Amino acid sequence: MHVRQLLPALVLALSLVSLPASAASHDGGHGAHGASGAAPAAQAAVYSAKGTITLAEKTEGRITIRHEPVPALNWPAMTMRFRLEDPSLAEGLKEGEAVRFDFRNEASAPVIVNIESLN
Ligand SMILES: [Cu+2]
Repeated sequence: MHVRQLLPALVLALSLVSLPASAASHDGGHGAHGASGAAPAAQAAVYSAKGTITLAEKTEGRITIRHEPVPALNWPAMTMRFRLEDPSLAEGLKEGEAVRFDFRNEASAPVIVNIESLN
């Protein structure tokens, strides 16, 4: 009896449900392109940590750090390899040097966006 009134409401409800999904994939595309100036999306949050450089593969744009725990990511202290967003970030840094660094926890590999010596 009220089918004619029910149908438009159902169509509206379905279109509302599909909205967040398309918005999410749109944001993901922008993140992959590394939009400059825009506020970072939640998955591109930057974390800070301290540690000691154990291996500096400068020409590869990689650096291995024995880092302290990162509570924001639930990471224990460990030794792990990071990618450098810009290989020149490691210029002047040596193995055995204490550092403080900022990184994005990207799916493929964590990427250091800033690093400084504590020595
Ligand atoms: Cu780690």
